[in-house]
Amino acid sequence: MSRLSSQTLAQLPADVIRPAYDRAAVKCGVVHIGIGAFHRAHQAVIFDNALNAGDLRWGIVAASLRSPGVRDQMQPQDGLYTMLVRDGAAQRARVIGAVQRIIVAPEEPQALLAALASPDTHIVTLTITEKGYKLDPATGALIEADPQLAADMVSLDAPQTAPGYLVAALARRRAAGLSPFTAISCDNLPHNGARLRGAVLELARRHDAALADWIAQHGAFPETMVDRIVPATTAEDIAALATRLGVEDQAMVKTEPFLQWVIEDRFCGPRPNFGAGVQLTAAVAPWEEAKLRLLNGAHSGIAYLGGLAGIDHVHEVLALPEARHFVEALWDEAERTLSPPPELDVAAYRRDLMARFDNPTLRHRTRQIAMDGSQKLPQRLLAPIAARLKAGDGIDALALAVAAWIRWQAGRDDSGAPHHVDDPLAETMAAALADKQDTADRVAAILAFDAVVPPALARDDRLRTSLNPWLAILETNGALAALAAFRGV
Ligand code: CS2
Repeated sequence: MSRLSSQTLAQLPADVIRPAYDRAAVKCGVVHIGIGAFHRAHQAVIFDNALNAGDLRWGIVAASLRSPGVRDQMQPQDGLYTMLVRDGAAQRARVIGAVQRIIVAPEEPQALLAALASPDTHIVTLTITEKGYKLDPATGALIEADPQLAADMVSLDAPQTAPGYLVAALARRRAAGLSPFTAISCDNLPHNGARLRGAVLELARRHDAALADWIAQHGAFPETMVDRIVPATTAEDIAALATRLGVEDQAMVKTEPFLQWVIEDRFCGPRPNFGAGVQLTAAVAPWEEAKLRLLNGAHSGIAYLGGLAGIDHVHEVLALPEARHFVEALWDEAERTLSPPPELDVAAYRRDLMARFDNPTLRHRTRQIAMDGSQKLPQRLLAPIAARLKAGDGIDALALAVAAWIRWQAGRDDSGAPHHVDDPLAETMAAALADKQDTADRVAAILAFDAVVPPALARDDRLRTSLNPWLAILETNGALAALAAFRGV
């Protein structure tokens, strides 16, 4: 079967939406770092909308900082891919044409630097996952011991990290008399703009204090809240789409109808006239906090409890009444810690969120969400726990979710089946747990990770006394029993 490409675009079924603009006339105003499925189903769609609206400045040069996988999928397709929007039985296919070029940074570091330093480039977006910022998840301080970051501290000739690329490219722009680009973090980090700015300025300062001052004065790092559920594509998804399209698309992404991008209105250069799904605002933090603590907090709880119970997908976990009860209770706890923006109707948001999680055709894997827990828990579960303890409120549901994460570190589910703990701290956490004989010691060992758990919180006895009994139930009777016990509380 032939592949999706510029040549085969014309032979797709008539109901497939395709680029309405001349791709050859597009300029690349955007460089994206971290071209995974999330970028292709979120920011790339927004820039494709701008191109469709006739503003041809917003094509994308996309880079991968690690493997050539996505480049090898997309390049034979001229950068084209299908976004399949699934809502129950309904499906809508749209071919996105915004990505013009894909660079694998370790193979072509100079090409990425040239794209970032190009006068056409106005915006740099990043989806490099929480760990890509090289910052301590709890404190936001640069992890100086990280070998790639350490290399970028010495030389930026061929950078290894995202902050390294930004600093090296900003230095070139300054030398060429260009203005900086607007750098937009699209990862689920708290205060993602401030964190990215902090990493860039700190690294720049190590090389050239005047450069750091220039970036601080002229650059822009807007805060953002990004939201769209994008499960990893499977071989079955690709096969089913090939049957529908009549051509094969190895770079397809599948997603839900919902899309939201709240961006702080702080740009240092041109930006498109953002359309549907994008809100520009002065204050992103209340949006971001609500999303991280409600959507992502529940996601992590569902992922660890469901994963331990051997349940593969989010909607299957929520088919259990006990799991729904737990999620609602977790939301009750988290909601009290929020200062939601006036436009956000939290009750409606929660209802919509449950419906999004219930979407049966998305098939979002619990394993996918369980990845990188050490990087995710601080903002999703530990921050609302700290806020509730400060207010003297209980933390039963939040503590069950954290206990399930601790249990997940053991690398076995409730049936004894092994799983890979995919997390930068997996090995050190496993080592810390290895010789601990009882539950309370295991809780203490994990709370001692101060890159994850702020020390003041780790010292709070109310946290230990909430975690210990849940971990004991999880270890002895499993996640389903814990959920049943929770419902009985
Ligand atoms: C998920 C997120 O994998 C995860 O950790 O919680 O990717 C989630 O699907 C998105 O943030 C939704 O916007």
